[in-house]
Amino acid sequence: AGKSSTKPQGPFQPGKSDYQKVYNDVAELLESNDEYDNGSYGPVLVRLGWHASGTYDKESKTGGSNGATMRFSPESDHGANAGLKTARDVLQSVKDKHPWITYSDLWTLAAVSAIQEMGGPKIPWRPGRQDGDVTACTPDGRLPDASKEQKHLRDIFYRMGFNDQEIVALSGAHALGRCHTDRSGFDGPWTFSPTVLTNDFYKLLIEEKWSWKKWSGPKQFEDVATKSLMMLPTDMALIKDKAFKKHVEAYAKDNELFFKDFADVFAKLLELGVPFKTDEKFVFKASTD
Ligand code: HIF
Repeated sequence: AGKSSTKPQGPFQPGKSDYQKVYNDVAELLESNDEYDNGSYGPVLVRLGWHASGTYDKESKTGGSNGATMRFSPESDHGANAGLKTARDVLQSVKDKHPWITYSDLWTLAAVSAIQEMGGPKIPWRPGRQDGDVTACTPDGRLPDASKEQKHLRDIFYRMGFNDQEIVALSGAHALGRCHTDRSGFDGPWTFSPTVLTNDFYKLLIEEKWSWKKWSGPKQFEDVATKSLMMLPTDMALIKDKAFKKHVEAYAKDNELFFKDFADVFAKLLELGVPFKTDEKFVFKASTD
């Protein structure tokens, strides 16, 4: 009797509550280091989830978040990924605590946790990504080049399978975080509240006057009024291009519309190219719910 009756156990099958625990542990470490940037790892975790996913090519069906190949050189050394080691390292403590989760599920779930904890909408998420090896690394050049404009944006995001409205809806994520001279070479935040997701990116783009920043760094815009905010050439392209601009105007007027469309498009981004076995998506509780 007793111990000898223990049934043989299969591999651990995580369920929604296990993923919620991972979500909560990510939420807890977001503001664990006052010294880091604006006091939150949230923005850099959103960037990690996006750069892991945004390598997708719908024609060859390569790239995307499945695989977590940014763990390996050469992908970790691609210029576009500069600074993301910080994000990967921060998440290692969560991986150590929940070793059953794949890196590829962890990185995308961390982006969901960061967005929700920074006041953003609920991003439905499902597990199922498998980690790959170095042979699945994508070639350099799949992520956008911020010094370019609308043609480049369409080339890059159409390749992933997005349309104009989706490109603009995604772009509101630049309300979060900042550029770092030692990462991209650009400098500064897009909004006055870089750790809260709102439609401020669109409002500022339309309402402020912007001019070229006079400096020796890469070409970027600064707001004329305070010279403390920035826009990339790719951001400014969203109001130079009529087809993009009408969506910028719609999101600037209506935060609810932005949140709804952003949730849809960010969820789609995190799922590009992933061979899921389940249709069931989880909506995680935020710490403020
Ligand atoms: Fe970014 N992005 N992004 N980006 N991005 C930077 C930082 C962040 C582009 C360029 C840059 C998206 C699209 C594009 C975030 C999230 C998203 C930086 C600065 C550059 C240069 C990096 C650094 O120096 O630290 C370009 C050209 C894009 C195509 C439009 C997405 C829509 C907006 C897909 C997206 O979600 C976040 C968050 C950051 C802030 C990171 C930080 O460390 O604070």
